[in-house]
Amino acid sequence: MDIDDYKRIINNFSFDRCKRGNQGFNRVLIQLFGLLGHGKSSFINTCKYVWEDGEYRNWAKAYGSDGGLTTERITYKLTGNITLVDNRGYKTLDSYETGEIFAQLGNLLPLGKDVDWSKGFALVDRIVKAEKEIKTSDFIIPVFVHSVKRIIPSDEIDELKNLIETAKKLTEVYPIVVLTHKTSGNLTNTEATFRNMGVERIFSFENYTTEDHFKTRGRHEEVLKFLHEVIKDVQFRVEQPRDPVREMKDRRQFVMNYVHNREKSIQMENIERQKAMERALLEKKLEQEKKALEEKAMREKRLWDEELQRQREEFNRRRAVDQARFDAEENAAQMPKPDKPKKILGIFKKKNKH
Ligand SMILES: Nc1nc2c(ncn2[C@@H]2O[C@H](COP(=O)(O)OP(=O)(O)OP(=O)(O)O)[C@@H](O)[C@H]2O)c(=O)[nH]1
Ligand SMILES: [Mg+2]
Repeated sequence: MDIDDYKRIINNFSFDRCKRGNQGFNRVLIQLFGLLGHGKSSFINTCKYVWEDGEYRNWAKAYGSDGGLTTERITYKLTGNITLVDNRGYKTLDSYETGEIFAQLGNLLPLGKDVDWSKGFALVDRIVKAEKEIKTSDFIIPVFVHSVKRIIPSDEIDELKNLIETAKKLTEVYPIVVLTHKTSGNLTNTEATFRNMGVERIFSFENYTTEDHFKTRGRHEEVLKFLHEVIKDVQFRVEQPRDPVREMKDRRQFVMNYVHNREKSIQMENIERQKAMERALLEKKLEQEKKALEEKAMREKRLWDEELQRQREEFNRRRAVDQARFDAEENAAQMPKPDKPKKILGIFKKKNKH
């Protein structure tokens, strides 16, 4: 198949021409999701550039290397039946953000409005409010955009796999993976990581950008192959009887349950965290009390030892004094006694006779 064949098939696609008729669908919504700055808006620019085959323009406002620019869900019409949606990128796989990602992916939030990372049940309120604005006639194709520049840390693989699996359950379509910056990292390893997660369809691109939009057949062809794959997938899916209204309700229920479970587990985590904090405080208090008791015991022992030492010294001092006195008396006793003064004694005796 050459470029023109792909173009013809993509251009001719219409739900009305599907085997079972449109069944209530009237456009394919290619929903891009992924981390901030991984090239979602640039991929839209690339698709528009290839499809319109005119001058390059920064239609989707791709900017900066850190991302964080796209904050609204904006639609970019490609053909009469295919529209791309630039969803807000997320910083982490944090559970608050994943609730929002699924609400965007499930097409439960209004298009063309700012996306906000709601906490608590605020997301449910927004989904309920948006109910009347959302059309059920969009057929969602989820596309996960990832830059090859970012090596996926091994501890994130399960989380990412879970995200892709949940996106599949929600949309009933296995997400297609689009790898960007394909020449700026290890493409083979990144592809293998996604394949190991069970992803079957992976496309890799060097996006056309404001700096580099030199047209190459390779890039053009890859984009058309991607769009052709989307069409084939849609055609395959609508071969079965479908009910877009019920599907939208199911998606809404799915996200509501997700938010409910997320809130429940966050509350449980908070309770556990609180308990752990109280346990730690109690342990610290007990430790402090134990330390204070030990210090008191040591202080008392020191005082007791000092007193004992003092008494011992006093005893030794007294013993030394007694010994000295005893020795002095001993010495005195051993000294020779002086002779009796006999004469004086005789006079004394005479006097007493009278
Ligand atoms: N060389 C190269 N640059 C790219 C590619 N894809 C995106 N860029 C650049 O990377 C930067 C971010 O790309 P964006 O398309 O704005 O990324 P984003 O995913 O839309 O970002 P947020 O809207 O913030 O989530 C821009 O400067 C792009 O020019 C690519 O495949 N190759
Ligand atoms: Mg963007």
